[in-house]
Amino acid sequence: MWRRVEQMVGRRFLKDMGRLGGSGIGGLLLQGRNRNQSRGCAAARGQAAQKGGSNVMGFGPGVLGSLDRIRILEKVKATYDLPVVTDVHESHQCEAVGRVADIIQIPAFLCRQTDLLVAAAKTGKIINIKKGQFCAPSVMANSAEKIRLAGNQNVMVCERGTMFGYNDLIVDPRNFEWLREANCPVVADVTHALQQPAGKKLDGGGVASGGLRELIPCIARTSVAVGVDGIFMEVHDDPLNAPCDGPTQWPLRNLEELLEELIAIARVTKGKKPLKIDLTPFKE
Ligand SMILES: [Mn+2]
Repeated sequence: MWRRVEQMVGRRFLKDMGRLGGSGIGGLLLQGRNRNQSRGCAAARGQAAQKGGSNVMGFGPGVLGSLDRIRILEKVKATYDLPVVTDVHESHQCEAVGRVADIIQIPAFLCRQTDLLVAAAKTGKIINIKKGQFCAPSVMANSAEKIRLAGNQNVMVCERGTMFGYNDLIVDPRNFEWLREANCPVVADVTHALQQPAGKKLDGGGVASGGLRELIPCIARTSVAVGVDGIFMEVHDDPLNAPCDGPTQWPLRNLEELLEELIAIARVTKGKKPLKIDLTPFKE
């Protein structure tokens, strides 16, 4: 499996990712599958990320309902010396997850839930708070402050689209600037931001998230150009057979190509520096 990942992603690119610290992108890539169904794949991804250096993170299971899944994360981390990120849904999960995860993620729907934020903060780990689809960016200043007030300065906030109607999300690039008011790193979740929640009717009844995979480069390019500190992506070796978020999984096959472009954008953009507007009358 590792050989396949290496062939697809390319060793040279992975080395470049490791050097990203000095570029505008800030060098943080959170990537991986939504769920950790395959131990083999998680391990391979871990190995790929390790080759890239410390700036590349493996993303573990999206849903940590069981200790078994924590053990998978533990194994990836131990085997490949790889930082891992995963989420929590309930306060009582934080302590156990915090013993393994390097970044604990707060799901968007729960971004204002004080007891969860405080429990996560108390682990001392880096907390990545996804901005609720129903929230103004200013809400995240409060959420980040809840982490800091609980004694943890290691917080970052994440844009993943805003709901302005049914079955669709809009990414407003102004939010990447406004989110800086939370006084912490800003991450762009470029794949979940392309979801069409409950937008896909299932054959046997029920609905699942649809998505606009073809627009992932559009949102990724935009967010890097305006100077985000990190990129979050769900990447899959077989997107059409992914049991979760398939329509917005970015193919592993195309990862290198996209990230090389993002690195190039990050190197030229001045997205983090406000352009000083000169309003004095123009004279020749
Ligand atoms: Mn997902």
